[in-house]
Amino acid sequence: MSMNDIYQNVIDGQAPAVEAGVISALEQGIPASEILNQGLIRAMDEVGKRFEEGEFYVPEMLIAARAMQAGLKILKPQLIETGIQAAGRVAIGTVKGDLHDIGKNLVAMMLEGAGFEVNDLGVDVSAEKYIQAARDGFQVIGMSALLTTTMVNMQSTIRAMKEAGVRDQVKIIIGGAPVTEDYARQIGADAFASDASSAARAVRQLIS
Ligand code: B1M
Repeated sequence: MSMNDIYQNVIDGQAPAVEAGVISALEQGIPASEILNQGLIRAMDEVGKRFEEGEFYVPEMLIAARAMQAGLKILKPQLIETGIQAAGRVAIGTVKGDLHDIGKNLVAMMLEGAGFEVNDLGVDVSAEKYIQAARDGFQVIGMSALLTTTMVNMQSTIRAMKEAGVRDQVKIIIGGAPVTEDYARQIGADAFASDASSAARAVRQLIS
């Protein structure tokens, strides 16, 4: 199976075929980093592009992200062994009081697909947990909110991070249906993204 097959099977959301393709590529001696960049990440870039152009919707993106993760799971031990560095470290969660996690999970998957190490903090995440993530050396903190009543917790979290003296150690990106670019600016976040693929692009920019 060729690298193009892996690429196409990720786009088509064919998880078992992606797994088989990655195993076969490793058996052929193709370096794990090449499979990651030319197969998995390149495919997720294309999926993101199709989503932005309205050709793909959330279900297609979710299925592709799962197929990518199936391949990534096989590659991970090889990547660790060969010392491939993650593109950066991101901790992401849904803010305090909010239990919606489908969008946040999608963002986390796209970030993994883009080569980041992602720590998923889950839902109903307190300011203290975000502060701890900053202390643990995560470079980017991601906050998601789906309720107008919980998006205010993004602001209080940023305030708590300032009080704890960790705000300047990290970049902060926020998103979720009721959140806007203006709101991000207003509360002092570093970036806003309206969907999962633009979130991955924004995090790349924040880190570079
Ligand atoms: Co809830 N819910 N819900 N809900 N729910 C909404 C959000 C709502 C708009 C429905 C409505 O009334 N029309 C409404 C909010 C109204 C408001 O505040 N303006 C609402 C409500 C009111 C509630 C409850 C209060 C209902 C109740 O109990 N009375 C309750 C609250 C529970 C709580 O959180 N404390 C509640 C509960 C639930 C369920 C548990 C049943 C379920 C969640 C299941 C789950 O997530 N595991 C649920 C669902 C499914 C929805 C809707 C139908 C779908 C949300 C979703 O998953 N969308 C939603 C209505 C709707 O949106 N049509 C609704 C798909 C997802 C891929 O999109 O999350 O927007 P989204 O994520 C996008 C972008 O926003 C962005 O990228 C993602 C991918 O493109 N993005 C980021 C998201 N996070 C990001 C972070 C980033 C960057 C981009 O950087 C870090």
